[in-house]
Amino acid sequence: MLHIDILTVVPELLEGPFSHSILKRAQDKGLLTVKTHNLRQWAINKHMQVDDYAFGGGAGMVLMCEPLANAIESLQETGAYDEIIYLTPDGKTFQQSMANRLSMLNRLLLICGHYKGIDERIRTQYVTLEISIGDYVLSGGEIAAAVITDSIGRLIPGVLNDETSALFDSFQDNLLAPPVYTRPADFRGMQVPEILLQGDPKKVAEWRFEQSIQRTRERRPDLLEGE
Ligand code: 6GU
Repeated sequence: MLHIDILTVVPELLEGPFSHSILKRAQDKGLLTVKTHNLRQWAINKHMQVDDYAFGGGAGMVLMCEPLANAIESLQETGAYDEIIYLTPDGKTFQQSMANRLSMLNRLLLICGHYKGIDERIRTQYVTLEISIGDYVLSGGEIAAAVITDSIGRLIPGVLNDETSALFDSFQDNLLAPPVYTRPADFRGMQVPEILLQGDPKKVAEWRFEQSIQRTRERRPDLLEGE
């Protein structure tokens, strides 16, 4: 059972992603709970202020200490977190190995930055892990939080069934997934590889493994070097 709290100034961005398909089923089964919290609940004044200009000047607003600290502390009262995660392009790059580890924890808090980010003192005082989802810049952490929640949620035991098993995912053993086919066996003269039609599970497994290695060698040789 994993519970994920997400702290954001734009909760609307996170309404859709968890309400369908596998993540919805995980929640319906009670294996995962995801709750978004609007940082403005902890705004410091009647103007609902949560951000302010950066000391030293420059464009862009910074999320202030006080609303963030109050939000984090009030959420902590509902239960201690295993990790308090700040989503930021200067964090550690998210990978399958990190998803695997996080999926075994019980309570996570994801903090979404916006504008220029959050006051550095919140990062040093509260945040236990900083994650980036790749080397490009998003306008806020919400979509990154959705990516991370999706990849973690599907790994919780019981969420996937045999057909969707994570054991055969790309990256699970540092290999890309092999090609897949469904009916018809002949589509406009393009044939499904014969071995998949013969129904010998051992041969199919060998073929898939070979295809995985070949595909990884061609597309992501860095994965084979143990990177
Ligand atoms: Cl986690 N946040 C933002 N704003 N941009 C990103 C990112 C996160 N990961 C990659 N780019």
